[in-house]
Amino acid sequence: MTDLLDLRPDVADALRKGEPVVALESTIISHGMPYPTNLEVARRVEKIIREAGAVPATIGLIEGRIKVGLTAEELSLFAQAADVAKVSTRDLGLVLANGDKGATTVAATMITAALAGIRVFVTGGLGGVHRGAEQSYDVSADLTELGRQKVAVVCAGAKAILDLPKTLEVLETGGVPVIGYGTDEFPAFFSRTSGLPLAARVETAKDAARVMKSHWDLGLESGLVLANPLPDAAALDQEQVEAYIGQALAEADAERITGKDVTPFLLRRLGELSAGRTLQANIALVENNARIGGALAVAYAKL
Ligand code: PSU
Ligand code: MN
Repeated sequence: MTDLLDLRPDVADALRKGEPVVALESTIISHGMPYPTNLEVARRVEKIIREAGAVPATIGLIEGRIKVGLTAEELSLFAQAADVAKVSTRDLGLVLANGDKGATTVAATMITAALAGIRVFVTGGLGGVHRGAEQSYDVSADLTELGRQKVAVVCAGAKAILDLPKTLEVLETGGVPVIGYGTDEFPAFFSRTSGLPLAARVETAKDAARVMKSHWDLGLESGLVLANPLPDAAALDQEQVEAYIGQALAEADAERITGKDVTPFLLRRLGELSAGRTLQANIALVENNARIGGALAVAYAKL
């Protein structure tokens, strides 16, 4: 293992004993939700994972080190500091070398989790192929890493701001199983359905863990997606969300927002346009994913 990783003692201990650990990203904290909601959610997600019987490890970069398992103080720093870089695959080496603080995306969290030997990772939604990608070429590095890191990602699908059919196509090309948790459809983050059928479905965390095991027993080096629809009570009206997305996308275009700023911009604008309803949905689905992810890590550790 690279010596750039600092494992929090309880994380190191659990990994050594083969006990369940769940990785968590920090971009959702530093760039995905406003303070202080982000900190409350980050703490609650860790608590849910502990209650499920696993050790949570939120990942972030500080002073040239990759912290696997942020401390309470570090979590609070990541929730508030304005100078935390958004770190995807291409940024990891750069931010480590210059010693800045860095919040890891799905892509960078997968890389780090795989290095540490953590096989389950809980987040909100995947990055993916952006709408209009045929012009902009904007395809998240999350999809690249899903194709080459041995980590199962529990999420509520990919955000509706994306082009979901194209996102599924790229995942298929990458050899990434997308498994519906109690659903036959790819969930669309703010809604439980997208109309896009999935090739695989499981009803229990144990069955999902068995798919992980057989996938990797074959020697395959790709990740898996466990797509868990958000709770019904938190789901938003699809037409309404579509209207907000249309407006947010038009604004992003008019303000020439590009590259890594696109996703944080759209998430923030959706929250504002919906008077906080998309944020509430986001919170509910991350917590829901934490419950399933905790159970998945526990089930996988028993196989
Ligand atoms: N989904 C959310 N909130 C987020 C993100 C996704 O609900 O904050 C973040 C994740 O960290 C994801 C990143 O990896 O956005 C994707 O960014 P990009 O499209 O620039 O690759
Ligand atoms: Mn992008």
